[in-house]
This record gives sequence, structure tokens and C-alpha cells, in this order.
Amino acid sequence: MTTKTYNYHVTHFVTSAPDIRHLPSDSGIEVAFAGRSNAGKSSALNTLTNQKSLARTSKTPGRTQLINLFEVAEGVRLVDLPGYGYAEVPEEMKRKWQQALGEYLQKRNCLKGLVVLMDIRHPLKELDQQMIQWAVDVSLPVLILLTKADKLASGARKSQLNMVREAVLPFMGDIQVEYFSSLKKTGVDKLRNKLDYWFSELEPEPEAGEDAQGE
Ligand SMILES: Nc1nc2c(ncn2[C@@H]2O[C@H](COP(=O)(O)OP(=O)(O)OP(=O)(O)O)[C@@H](O)[C@H]2O)c(=O)[nH]1
Ligand SMILES: [Mg+2]
Repeated sequence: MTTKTYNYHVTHFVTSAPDIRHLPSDSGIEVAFAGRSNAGKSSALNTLTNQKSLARTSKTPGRTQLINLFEVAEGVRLVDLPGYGYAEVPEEMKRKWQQALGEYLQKRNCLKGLVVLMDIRHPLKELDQQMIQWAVDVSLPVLILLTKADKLASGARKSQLNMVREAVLPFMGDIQVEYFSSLKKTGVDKLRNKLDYWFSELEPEPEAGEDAQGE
């Protein structure tokens, strides 16, 4: 397989869905960005695509309430999921959203990779571990981005990275851990490479015969 390189700068907004039942048809390829509220998901999408306000960011946690879909190329999508773990949300809503997230991860066939974003200073909270476990359970590869890496000095940054790399070993999944900063544009290359890899691994080869089967 040759890894295709995508131009993430041309990514555009497609639609928002209030919940997973209202997502567009389950075809093409999706990679979702998940993480606690305020982890930096929307900022990471903007950094990746080099667009200031493709995904809405906010100092107020819980800003992204809708599932936002963006298209990189035809049938190739990035998904900005609402953050979980936001303290101000009523317990019942939190529980429902958790359930919906689990369902999305387990049932969305076109979902081929999960980017889990965690603040480098507060990684692997219970819900983060739950997300990773769900992904591993359905053999979904995971890229963990330790966000806001600019908040730590380089020594602390490295030790957090190593700590998280060790800590995810027991999941026995396809999990890569990198650090990331939207502010300093650190780790964007790692993110781009992973997305290119996931997308080209799964996008049907254009030269394959239209009636080809059983490949
Ligand atoms: N210092 C620093 N701040 C960041 C970075 N990335 C995001 N932030 C800040 O963190 C806050 C939350 O960022 P968002 O990208 O909106 O977070 P989110 O995960 O999309 O949050 P929800 O949509 O509420 O789930 C904002 O104030 C950002 O400016 C980073 O790399 N470095
Ligand atoms: Mg957001």
C-alpha cells in the first residue's frame, strides 16, 4: 500500500448532527476526535487544517454540543465529537451522551480511526480510559494526542509522554501516543501522517476494477 497524502487545508464543514442517529449515511471513511471537554479537540482540527475557525473553540467547556462533520476529500471525513466529562452537565445527560458515544464507536462502520485528545497535565481520566477500551474492543486504531504540550517544560513533557505510553500497554490495542500543541503547532506532522495512513489504507484503490470482489 502506498500512503496517499491529503491536503487537510481544503477541509470544509459538511453538517452538524444533534446525535449519532442523525449522522449522514454510514459510507466513506471517518476519523473521529474525542476527548474531555476543553481538551483541545476543536483547536487541533483547526491547527491540522490551518483554518482559524473551521471548528468552534471556546474557553467555556462544553462548547461543541453537536457532532460536527468535516470533509477532507470526497467520502473522507473528520468528526469533531462533543466533549465528555463536563462537570456542569446534568448527570442524566452525561450518562446518555456516554452511551451514545459508545454506540457510535461500536456501530459506525465507516469509522476507521479514533483520535483521543487529553490535556497533557491530566491524562487518562476514567472516561478517557473508557473511550480507549471501547475502541480497542472493536479493533479501532487509536492515536492519543497529549494536548497543550506548550504548558509543560520539555522534561516534564517527555516524562508525561513516557508515562502514558507505558500506561496504555495493558489495553493491548493499536495505540500510538504523541504530544501536541495547537499553540506551537507541535505534533501536527504526526497527526497528519496517521490520518494519511488510515485514510489511504482504507480508501478503495481507484485502479481496482469496478466489479472486483473478494479482495
Ligand atoms: N495553551 C494551549 N491552549 C490550548 C491549546 N489547544 C487548545 N487550547 C485552549 O483550550 C481551550 C479549549 O479548546 P477547544 O479546542 O475549544 O477544546 P474542545 O476539546 O474542542 O472543547 P469542547 O468543544 O468543549 O469539548 C481553549 O481556550 C483553547 O484556546 C494548546 O495547544 N495550547
Ligand atoms: Mg470543541
